[in-house]
Amino acid sequence: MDNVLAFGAASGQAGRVDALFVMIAVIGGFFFFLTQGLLIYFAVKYRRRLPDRDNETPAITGNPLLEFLWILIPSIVVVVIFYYGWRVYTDQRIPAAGATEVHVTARQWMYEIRYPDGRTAINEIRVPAGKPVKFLLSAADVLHGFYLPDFRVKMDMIPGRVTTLWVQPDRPGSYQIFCTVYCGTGHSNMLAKLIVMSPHEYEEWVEHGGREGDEGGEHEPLVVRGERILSNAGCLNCHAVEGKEKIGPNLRGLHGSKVPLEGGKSVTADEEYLRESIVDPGEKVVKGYPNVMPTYKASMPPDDVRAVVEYLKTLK
Ligand code: HEC
Ligand SMILES: [Cu+2]
Repeated sequence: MDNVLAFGAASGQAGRVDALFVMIAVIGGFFFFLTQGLLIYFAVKYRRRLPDRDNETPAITGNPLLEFLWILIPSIVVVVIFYYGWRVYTDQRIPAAGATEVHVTARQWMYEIRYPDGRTAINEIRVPAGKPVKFLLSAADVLHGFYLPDFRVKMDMIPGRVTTLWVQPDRPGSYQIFCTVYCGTGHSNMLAKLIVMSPHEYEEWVEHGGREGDEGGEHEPLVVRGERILSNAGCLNCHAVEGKEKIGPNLRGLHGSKVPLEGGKSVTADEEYLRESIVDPGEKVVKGYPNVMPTYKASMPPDDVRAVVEYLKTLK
């Protein structure tokens, strides 16, 4: 299925959903071609011909065997579809015993992750491979969605209510999470990742307080966190930190420098200027550059902005 669908099946469960889908599509396709084919065939074979004398319609009054079969066969087919669909559905809804629990709260426009042992993260869920995971979903403001296309599961995130979803990730990898409910202007930025680690790597990560390497977590140094946010927030699509300049100014060496602005003034790039450049980029536009940078006011909480600014200060 990997090449047919944009997201390959990442679990046995997802494979069963695909199989069910293919089964229904094949049955539907079979009957579509059967009925439409017969329609065309009969229309041609029994079309009105001149002279019309030999062409009288026979008076058919009924055929009990045929009627019996066309009730029986479709009934069996839909019962099979129902049974198979019900099996897959219940399997998808009832979490396997011993599932690891992860709490996820959506707000405009991000996912806040809370693990049972108190670790927290933003937009990044880490779990070990080969173990079932149960997500307890809620929302802080408006309706949001939690969609894991690789696992073929999706659930609404509703303010004031906890909904659940579970998956059994088979292999390590990074899987996309989408918000599927239009939740405001930052909706399309509401992206997160489910990172499935090998059990061994996961153990190590937890032992290091969930902040090993480039990972999130509560005690991550600001600079490390800032670098991570910078690379996750799309800044590097427009800004280089080394090498060739992109759409926006190169960010290395910016802190403390004198920046010429559109309109003739100039400004010293202190922390406040850096902060303002992120949350209100149109306020002071750098001379010679287009005013195209999006505002991060809504999508980046002040803490994250602070971390990014701290990181920018290290780019000497
Ligand atoms: C769509 C492209 C784009 C994206 C995405 C973008 N920027 Fe910008 N940025 C620009 C452009 C163009 C400018 C120069 C014009 C201006 O000042 O608005 C700029 C200016 C800046 C400046 C001021 C630079 C200077 O030389 O004074 C900073 C700091 C900055 N961006 C940081 C960021 C950060 C941090 C992110 C990610 C959170 C980001 N930008 C995302 C295009 C972008
Ligand atoms: Cu949302």
